[in-house]
Parts: sequence; C-alpha cells; structure tokens
Amino acid sequence: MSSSGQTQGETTMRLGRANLDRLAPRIRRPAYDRSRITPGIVHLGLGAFHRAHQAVVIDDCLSAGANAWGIIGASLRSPDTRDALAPQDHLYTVAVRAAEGTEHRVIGALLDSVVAREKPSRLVDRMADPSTRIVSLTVTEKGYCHTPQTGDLDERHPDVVHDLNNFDAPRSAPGFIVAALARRRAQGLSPFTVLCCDNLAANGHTVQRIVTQFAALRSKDLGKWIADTVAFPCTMVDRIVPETTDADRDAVASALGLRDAWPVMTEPFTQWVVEDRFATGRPDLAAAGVELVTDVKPFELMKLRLLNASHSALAYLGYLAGYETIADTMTDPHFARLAAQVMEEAAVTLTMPSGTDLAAYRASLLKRFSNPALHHRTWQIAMDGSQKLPQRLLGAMQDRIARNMPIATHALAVAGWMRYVTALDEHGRAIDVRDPLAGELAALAREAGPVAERLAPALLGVTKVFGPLGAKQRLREAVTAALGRLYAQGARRAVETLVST
Ligand code: CS2
Repeated sequence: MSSSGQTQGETTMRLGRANLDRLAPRIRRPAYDRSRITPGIVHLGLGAFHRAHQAVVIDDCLSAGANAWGIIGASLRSPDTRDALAPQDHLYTVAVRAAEGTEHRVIGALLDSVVAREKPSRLVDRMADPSTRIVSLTVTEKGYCHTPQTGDLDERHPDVVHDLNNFDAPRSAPGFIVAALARRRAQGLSPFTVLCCDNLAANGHTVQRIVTQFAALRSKDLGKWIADTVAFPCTMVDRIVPETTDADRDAVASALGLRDAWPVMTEPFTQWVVEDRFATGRPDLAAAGVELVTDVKPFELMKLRLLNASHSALAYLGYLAGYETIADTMTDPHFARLAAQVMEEAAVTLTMPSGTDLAAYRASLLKRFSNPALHHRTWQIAMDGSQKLPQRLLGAMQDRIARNMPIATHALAVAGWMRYVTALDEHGRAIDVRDPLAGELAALAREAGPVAERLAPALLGVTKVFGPLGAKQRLREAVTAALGRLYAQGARRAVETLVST
C-alpha cells in the first residue's frame, strides 16, 4: 500500500457492520437487515468483476426482500480478498466513475468468503448444502481448463489431472462443480444451477460440455446425470471494471469517511442478459434490471465481437504505441477510428433479434471506452490473449473469410497480439506478458526472430488458439502483411495507415 494509503489507514476507521451509520449520508448502503439474509448462491472467483456486477444485482434483489439469496464467495487460490473483506464483515464499496463525478455504494450481498486452496472440503460442503441453488462463476477464460479453440476440457491440464486423482479435494472450478454435484446426487438432492458469467463463446453450453466431460472421466453415470439434470443457462455480462489501485482506495476512504481495503471501481453502464433456465429457482432478477431471454447467443456474440474485440485491439496496439490506458488510447483519433472499424467489420457477422440498434450500441461502446475517469490499463486487457482471441477476433474473421469480405482491421489486431507476445516492445524493453501460453509463445517468437514472414506462420500454427483457421491462406496473408507493417512502421503509424486507407 502507498505511504498515503498507510497514513489514511491509520487514521480512518475501517468499514464494517458496526459503523455503517458513520458513512457519509450521501453514500448508499444495504437497505435491508443483513442478519436476516441466508445464502442461496455460491460464487466461484471472487474478483472485482463479480463484486461490481452480479453482486450489485443481488444486492438489489435483497433490498426487494429476496432474503434467501445471499452470496458466499470463493477465491480458488489467493487469500487476499478474504483477508481484506473478513475484517470489514464482507462489506465493500462500488465506486461508479463518470466524467461528471463518482457515486459510491456499499454492498451487503456478500455474506462470507472461503479460500478454496486452504480447505477444499469446506467449499464442496457449502456447494453441496441444500440451501445452495445457484453456483455462479467468474474465474476468467483460463479458469475452465479447456482448449479455447474447441471448447473441450483439456484432459492434460495439470489441475484436471490433479482433480481426477483428488476428487474430494479439487483445485479447479470444473473439479469443484463436479465434486459438489456428485455429493448432491449421492444424497438425493437436486442439483444447483451453474451460471457462468465469463466471456466465453456460448458460455453456458461450453461450461456444460467441460463439466460433463470432466464428470464422465470419473464415472459415465455421473456424466449422464449432469447432462440430463443440471441447468447451465448462458449469460452475457457487461461492465468495465479496472483493477483497483492504492490511489483508488484513498479516494474511496475520503468519500466514505471510513477505510475500505477492497473497493471496486467501475463505470455507470451495466448489463446482464440471462437465459431463463434455472432448475431450482432464482431471485426476481428482472426486477433488478436483468434481461431474461430464451436465447442469449446473439447478445453474447454482439458483446464479444464488438466490445471485447475492439477492447483487445486497443489493448495490444495501444500498449505497443505507448498508451497506458484505454481512455488515453481513445484520445488518439486514429485509435478511436480503429475501434470503430473493428466493430464495423464484426457487425456484419451478427444476426440480432429485431429491434436491436447495433449502431447505437457501437456508439455507446466508443463513449464508454473514452470515459476519462476509468483508469483501465491496456496491459490488464492484454492479459490471457491466447484464451480470448478465438471468441473475440477469430470467429468474426472466419465468418468474413467465408463471405469473401476484407479482414484487414481484425488482422492488424491479431498482428498486434503477435507483436505483444514476443515480450519485447518497440523499444526493445521487456513486456510482462501474462498468459498461460506465454512461455510457448515467447519461445516460438525467439526462434522466428522479428520477421513477419516467419513469426506470423509460427504463431498461426498454435492450434490451441487458431485451430484449422491458422492454415487458411487468406488469414495467413492478411496477418503476415499486418505484422510486417507493425515491424516496419510501429503500431502508431500502422494504425494510422490502416484507418486512413
Ligand atoms: C476486457 C473485459 O479485460 C478484458 O479482456 O475486455 O474484461 C471487459 O472490460 C468486460 O468484458 C466488459 O464487460
């Protein structure tokens, strides 16, 4: 923590149940008696995104009287969130930032938290408890132990291997879900609904496939029971939630008059579209602003191919051009145009329900990316690209190739990723590449050297990411040419050239 953080920490009282009434009067706080709330949801992956998105919706449900739907959060590995939140009775602040100012709200929906690594059986017990009716997840793309390109369980993933040998003491999200469902089945309990809230293509179906494949490795019967009885609704989740910094914590303490060690920062926009398939009940989500639909797919593709695709394009190319945040990147008109162009290329690959205004959606995304109050680092979004590229960029490229349409903008985004994962920036400085395949990608890059004609084919050959698409002539040509321009001109000029032609 920064020295100013420490100073304030020493002099400002900690947020907690006992001192909610000391909050500055304008701060919204739980409008219900928390002692009457019982848990109905177990959430895996207690990161900032969950706390700024689903937990806020659940907080609204609790305010409306849905007392049996409190959340127990689980961090799969790190104790940091539990250690920060337990001393403040799991209360925390959501700071909603806009150019005009910040609104703060204290959320009470999270009742308790567990750290799975410390005592896996405690989490399995909690998930198997009859009161648990929904298990939701935000474990990031890589948390599903699957092959991003195919959507199948990666049976050789170290956590999967571990979990199959330690069935009652798992490590991975699929391992916990299967262990808890097996327990419920043995006890004659109905299963919980599995609600994936990560940016995966067809997220519910994908997680259903992964979990069923995992279970079948343990027992064919269990796999079949899960396939037949467990509901895995698809969801589209959207809210931009940058990592919280020490400066953010200080700003929140000043606004609250109390110190919160684990606040979350976000934007005014929030959207949650959910398929209404809950086997064992749900709170009244619609009353809390959730869009309940029969088919999420079009909304999910819209979000992945418009928002996330242009986000990733800005992240790789913006980082290489020296921009620290998305909002900084968007101040450069060529990069703003690049984001718009990625969306234009992708939009024609979407088939939306009538009444969807894609042009308005695209305009709202550009505005959200430009929010000067959000410090969303390009480096943060650049993380785990190997897990993100297929659903964000490659699907739209495949569709456009099938229709004989140009793919130059998407190709530059993919080339930006390639240049980024070499782990050396345009000035020869090291890039801290965070990606499960970082080592493999950097080794390929070292072998190929900084030559587009060698590097592009080498990386396109990584089938876990590109699958058969990597062998397509049109894709190879477009990506190789884009990477060549990145090496010849640098990211800033390459983006300018692209959007000016
Ligand atoms: C971002 C997303 O980090 C990333 O990859 O693109 O987290 C994005 O901010 C959210 O999906 C917005 O809903």
